[in-house]
Amino acid sequence: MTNDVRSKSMDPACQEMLRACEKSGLETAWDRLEKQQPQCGFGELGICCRNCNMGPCRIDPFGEGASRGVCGATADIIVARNLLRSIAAGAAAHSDHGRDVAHAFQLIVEGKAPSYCIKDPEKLDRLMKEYGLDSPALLAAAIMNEFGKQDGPIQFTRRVPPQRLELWKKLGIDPRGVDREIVECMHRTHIGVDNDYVNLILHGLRTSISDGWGGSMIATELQDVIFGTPKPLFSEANMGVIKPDQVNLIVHGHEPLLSEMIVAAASDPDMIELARNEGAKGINLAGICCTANELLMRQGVPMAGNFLSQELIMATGAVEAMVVDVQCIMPALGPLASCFHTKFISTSPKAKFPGATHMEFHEDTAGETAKEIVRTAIKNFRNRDPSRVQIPDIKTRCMAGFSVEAIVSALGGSLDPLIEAIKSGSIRGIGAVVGCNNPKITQDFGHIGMVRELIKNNVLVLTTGCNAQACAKAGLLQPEAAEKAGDGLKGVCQALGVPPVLHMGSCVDISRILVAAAALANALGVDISDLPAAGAAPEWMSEKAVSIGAYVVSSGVFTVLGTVPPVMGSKAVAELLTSGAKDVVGACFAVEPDPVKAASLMIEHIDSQRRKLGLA
Ligand code: CUV
Ligand code: SF4
Repeated sequence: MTNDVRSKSMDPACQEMLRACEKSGLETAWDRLEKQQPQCGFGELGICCRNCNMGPCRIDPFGEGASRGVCGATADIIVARNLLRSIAAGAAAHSDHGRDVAHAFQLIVEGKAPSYCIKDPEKLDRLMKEYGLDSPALLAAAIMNEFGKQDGPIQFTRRVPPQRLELWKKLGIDPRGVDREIVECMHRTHIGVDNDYVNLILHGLRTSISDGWGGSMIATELQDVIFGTPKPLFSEANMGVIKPDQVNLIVHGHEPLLSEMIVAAASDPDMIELARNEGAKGINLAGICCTANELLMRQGVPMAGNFLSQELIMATGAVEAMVVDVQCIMPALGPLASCFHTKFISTSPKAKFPGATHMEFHEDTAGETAKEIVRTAIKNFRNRDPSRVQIPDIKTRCMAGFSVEAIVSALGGSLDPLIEAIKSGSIRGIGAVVGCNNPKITQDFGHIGMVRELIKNNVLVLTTGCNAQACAKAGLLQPEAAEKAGDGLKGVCQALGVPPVLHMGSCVDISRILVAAAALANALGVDISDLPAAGAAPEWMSEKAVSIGAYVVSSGVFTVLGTVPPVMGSKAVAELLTSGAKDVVGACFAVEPDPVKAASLMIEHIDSQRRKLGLA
C-alpha cells in the first residue's frame, strides 16, 4: 500500500493523509479516477461531438467505422471545435474573474465598496497614463469597456513588441473584447458554422490572447492596484501550517476580493478575542490553489497545499471552515465535509455546491460577510473531535512575491542585469512552468522533476499556480535552493539573495510572465518568439490551462504539456499544434509526460534560440 501512495503523490504530507484516508475509508480523487477506468477513448482523442441533437456522434479512430458525424463533420472539425470550446471556457473563467475585479475597482472608485481601498496608487497612475486618461473613474469605465469591446483593440495587447503585434494583425488574431471572442467561439462551433479546422484554431488563438493580454492581465493589474503589488516575502507551505490549537480557516478558490477580506476579518482583535473565548489559541488562515497564491504573494499567508491537496487538507479533521469562491473547487468537498465538523462555505452566486453552507459575498458588504464567515469558523471550533485530528507535521519555508516590479527592483531598477546574465550565459534562458495537478500524474512529480532539471541546467524558472505550490513544498522557493542550480544560475541567485525559482503568483498572474517576456524582448529589440525561453504545464488539467497554453504559444513561446490534450484523434490538428504553428505564430506545443525529457526539450529550444541570437 505504501508503494501505492507514493505513486499517487510525491508530497510526503499528502502521502500521509492518503494513508489516513484509506484507513478510514474516505474517498479521494485518485479513487474516483480509478473507478473511471478505462476512460472513454473517444473523449481522450477528442473525437466525440454533442454539439447538436442529430448526435452524439463519434469518429472511429481506427478508420473502420464512421469517419463523419451525421452532419458530415470529420475528426479534424470535431477535434478543433472541441478545442475551441475548451479555450472559450478557460478564457471565460479567467476573464470573468478579471471582470469581478474591474467591477470592484469601479465600485471602490465610486465610493460604493467601503471595505476596500487603493493600496498601490503608483500603479494606478501608471495605468491611467497607459490608457491616456486622467481620472480613476475614467480608467474604471475604460477597463470595464474592454470586456465587451466590439472592434478592439484591447489596450494591454499594445504591450507586445511591434513585430508580434504586426503578426497578430496579419493573421487577423489581434483580439477584440474577450466577451465578443468567447461568444464567437460558441457561435462558430454550433452545428453548421465554422468547419475549417485552421480557421477554428486561429479564432481559438485570438480568444486566448483576449484572455492572457486582456481579462487575466486586467485581473492582475487591478488586484495590484487594490491590494498592493507583491514584494518579496517569506512564508511557509504544506499541511504543517495547519495548527492543532487554533481555529483553522482555509480559503480556497481564486479571487482575492473575498480572501483579502477574510484576512482582514481574521486579524480583527474582536475576532481573536472571540476565538480565545471559544478555547482556541488564535485564528489560523491558510490557502489552497490560486487563492493561496494571491494571499501568499501580498500578505505572506501560508499555503496549505495545491489542487490535489484539497480533500486531504479537509481530511486532517482540523479545519473549522473551508471557504471557497470559484474555480478548481472539487464538489467532492461537500460529502467529505459531512464526515467531519468542517463547515464548507460557498460564497459566490456563481458557484454553489451540494453540502455547502452558502454565505453570499458582495463587494458593498464584503467586510461584514467576511466577519460573519470568520465568526462561523470560530463557533465551530468546539465541535472539533480531537480524536480524529491528524495533521502531517510537514512544512517548508518559501520565498514569494516576485511581481515584475519586484524583480526589476531586486535587479537594481532595470532588467539590464538579467539581460547581461542571459547574454553571458550564466543564465541560459527562462522557463515558465505553471499549471495544475492531475491525478493521472503522481502529484507534483511532473512539476518538481522538470523544475529541478531546468535549474540544474541554469534555466531561471518563473512559476505560478499549482506548480509554484509544488515548488514551495519541495523547498525550491528558498534562496538556499540556489545550491541545486547550475553554477551560473547559482551565482546570480546568491548575489541577489533570491531562489532559482521565482514565484510570480496565481494563474491570472501568468500575465506577469507575459509582461516580463515583452519587456525583455523589447529591451533586446526582438520578438518574444526570439527569446531563449520556453513554457510548460507538466500536470495541467483545467480548461483555463488550455487557454493559457494557447495564449502563451500565440505570444511566441514554445510550450511543453505533460498530460496529453484531447486532440490526438485528428492528425491534422495535432500536427498544426505541435509543428505547423511554428510557421504561423513562431512557436508550437510539444507533449512529453516525462518531466526530465520535457525539460530537455525546453533546454534544446533555449539553446537553439541562443544560437539564433548569436549568444554562446
Ligand atoms: Ni488557477 S487552474 S488547479 S488553482 S493551476 Fe492549480 Fe491555479 Fe490549475 Fe486550478
Ligand atoms: Fe454529430 Fe455534427 Fe451534430 Fe456534432 S454537430 S453531434 S458531428 S451531427
